[in-house]
Amino acid sequence: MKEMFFGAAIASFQNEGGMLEDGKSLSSWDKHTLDGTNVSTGEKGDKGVDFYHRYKEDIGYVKDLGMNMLRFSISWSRVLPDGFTLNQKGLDFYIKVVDELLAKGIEPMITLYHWDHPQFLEDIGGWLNHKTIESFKLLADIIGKTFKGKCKYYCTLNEPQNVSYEGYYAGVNAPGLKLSKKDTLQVVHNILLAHGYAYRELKKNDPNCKIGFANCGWVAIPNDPKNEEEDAYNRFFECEPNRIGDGRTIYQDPIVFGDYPKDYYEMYKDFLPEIKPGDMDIIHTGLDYTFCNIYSGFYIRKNEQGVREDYNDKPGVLAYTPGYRFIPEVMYYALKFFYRRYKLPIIITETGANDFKATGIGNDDYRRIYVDSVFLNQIKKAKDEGIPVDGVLFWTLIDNFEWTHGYDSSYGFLSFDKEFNRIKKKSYYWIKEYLSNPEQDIELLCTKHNGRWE
Ligand code: BGP
Repeated sequence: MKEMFFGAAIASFQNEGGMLEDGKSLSSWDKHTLDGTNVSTGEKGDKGVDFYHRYKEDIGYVKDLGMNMLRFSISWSRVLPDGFTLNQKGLDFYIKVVDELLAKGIEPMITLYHWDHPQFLEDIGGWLNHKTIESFKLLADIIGKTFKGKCKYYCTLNEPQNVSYEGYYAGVNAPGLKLSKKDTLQVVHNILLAHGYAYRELKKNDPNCKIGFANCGWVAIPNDPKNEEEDAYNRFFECEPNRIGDGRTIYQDPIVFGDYPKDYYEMYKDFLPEIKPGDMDIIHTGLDYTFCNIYSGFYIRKNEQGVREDYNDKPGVLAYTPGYRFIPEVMYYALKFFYRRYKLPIIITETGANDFKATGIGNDDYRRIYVDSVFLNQIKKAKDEGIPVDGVLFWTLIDNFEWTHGYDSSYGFLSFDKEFNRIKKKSYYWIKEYLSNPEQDIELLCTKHNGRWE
């Protein structure tokens, strides 16, 4: 586990606050959560967790934890409030963040788009309008120029599935639309074009930078590893018949291989988007890394008729929070499957566990258990088999505004009080001690503390 990036990931909308400060305009997510109606807790998302004012303190925690990478995202509406005019004050904020990280010896990873685009662009059609693609290209150029020589790792898109499917088809995430299947696949296609242009802009400014996009999805794992791994692999990379815009291959295949997968054309044949000549050349950039966000999953088994099926109710599998199953093997199989298909080095750009504050602030033993299981048993197993895993970034440093769940979710090593003062949880001390020597024997570390970190 030596010489890896061990870090945390955060996101502009969820962390920053400063919604209209220093020239920032409203983003699609600001608008979506402004009156609380789209949030299960009824809360508003305008304050994040005040990272805009507390970035130095938060970066101090990253350092104190012994982490060597922070992945954060750019608020597009802070840098280009109307989509096309640079707001220098907005850009300055990210210059300060990067300088602070570098001064502390922490590698920045910049995500260009973690779901929040300027509402100004959404008002003219969002990802259905080519102006949004042009604006993203400009954003990539500005960020590439500004951070050339300072930042080496870029993530163009975070989980585009949660924009296309959840945002434009299911209407849950911003912008809360329920488009037709055809239009949703056009959104997918246009987001891929945006990636293609952004990749070129970043490489133009710094040919040596490393670029990926954060792929995601529930992980299919074999119920019987001896006989069902192939089935799980196929399921892992299958297009989704009903969740239009979801799925892994519809994003990563065009980027890496230059075309949508075969089952895309079969499954979606009645509502394919407009694919112009030359589009695939723009999208087909190749990638330097597979970036992946790994959380939970389900089993694959053959039923009595020998037919493959998803299997969610395996006895003994703990559902650690509503909807999330605690299956450490999801990490190993995701890494294995991604590497087998795309043959790229991997950085896990997010993994983590949410307790919905169920165990009380600070008392988050299960997060430690999650962390040590995914860390040691699974990432190590994958690495021992020769899968090049170069880093793991935890979601997340500090509890934050968890999209449509508001402040109800709790993914952080730190929490906060009503004034946004930070509070360390047990898992903070645990991860800090572990990172002081990632080679140490995890069992001994646990025994030493008898499972307790105060
Ligand atoms: C990922 C997002 C993160 C964060 C995390 C928590 O999908 O990239 O921004 O929200 O998931 O997941 P969830 O809110 O689905 O529990």
